[in-house]
Amino acid sequence: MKSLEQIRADFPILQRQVHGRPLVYLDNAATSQKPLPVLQAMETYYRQTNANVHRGVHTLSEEATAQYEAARSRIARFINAASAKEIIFTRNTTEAINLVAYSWGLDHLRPGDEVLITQMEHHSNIVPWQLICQRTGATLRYVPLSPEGRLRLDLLDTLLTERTKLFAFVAMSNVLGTINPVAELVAAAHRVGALALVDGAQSVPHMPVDVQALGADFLAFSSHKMCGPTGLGVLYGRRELLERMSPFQGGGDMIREVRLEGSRWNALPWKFEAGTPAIAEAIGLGAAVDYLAGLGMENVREHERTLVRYAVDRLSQVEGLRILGPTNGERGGVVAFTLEGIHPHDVAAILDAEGIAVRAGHHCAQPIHDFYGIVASARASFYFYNTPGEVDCLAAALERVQHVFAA
Ligand code: C6P
Repeated sequence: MKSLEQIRADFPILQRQVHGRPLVYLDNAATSQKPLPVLQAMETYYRQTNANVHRGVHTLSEEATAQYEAARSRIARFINAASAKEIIFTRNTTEAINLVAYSWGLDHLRPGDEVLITQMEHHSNIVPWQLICQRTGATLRYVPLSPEGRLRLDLLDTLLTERTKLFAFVAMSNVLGTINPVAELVAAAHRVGALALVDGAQSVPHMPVDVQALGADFLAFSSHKMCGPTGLGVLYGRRELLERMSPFQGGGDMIREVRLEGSRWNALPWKFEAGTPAIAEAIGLGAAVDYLAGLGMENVREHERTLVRYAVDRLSQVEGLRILGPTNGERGGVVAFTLEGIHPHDVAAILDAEGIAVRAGHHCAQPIHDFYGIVASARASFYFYNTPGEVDCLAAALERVQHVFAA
């Protein structure tokens, strides 16, 4: 594996200064930074190939189509999908989940059916199910949280019943850092005949993910959190399920034939990709997964495991600081916290003045904050290019924040 220094040199933005201080970028759960191979792949595409895909017979269009579809195949390999036909390009994780909610949910849910989600979901895995349950008359249920920020798996057997048609859950919480036992949860869903949708927005960028080993029916994730560009997400779906599902949106490219009397749909995966897709972005994500595979996802996970353990230790020593989520055992590279008597937005603003980027707010997971009786938290989130020195910078800055407010 490259040294940390070599890795950091691949990310031009990490060399910049903010307010006269070296940037300490700790907002990776919101979006990651992009390495040179991704920037170069997109620039080369626009300089040399730019054309629409699946439409032209001219050389540029054929090249663009080949590059776009090659990216799909690389992404399929990255998560060990059985076929590239199981990789649907969407705008982001949010749209991938909405695709399942509307295409599968509207056709399959009726009054008496249940959809099970959890109390630690991001809004994008709550609101689509609220909307679809309202439309279909199905009931939405939640697996509650334990005080340490894990799922109450002891209640799973009573919550998952033959009425449950879908269990949709996050693989790693963007607030608590909790890593859920995905394969176990998928198997529990399957035992009652339910499908399992995994929100992989925070897992696919940070750890090895093998959809066949997990047994997941659907997996949603976003390009921009894994070194790729914004504007692109992925829905993995098992082929036989996708084959049977209705299209999500109608328009160009998703059809085989359009007559005034009606239309027939294109084959997978294009049945779910209406209109001109995000071509440069798909090519960018192809370069991103090559970059991540080059580092090795086991190495990415190991680096973050060490870093977050250090961060939890170091931040626990800051007076009045309370970490949300598990503080021992396995945990992802996300540390959300409160500082007694200081609003998280003030914490983030003072840190920004020192060049340290963290996020403050409810992080699109209000139910978690409700559970802890708070309205917001500050959050540092790490990636493979962060260093122990940056954790020290954060801890020292937080100690100064404490002092300023105590004075
Ligand atoms: N969380 C964060 O700062 P989109 O916005 O569609 O790319 O991803 C949505 C999403 C879904 N699930 C989880 C677990 C997520 O963390 C996110 C995005 C960002 O935590 C932005 S709100």
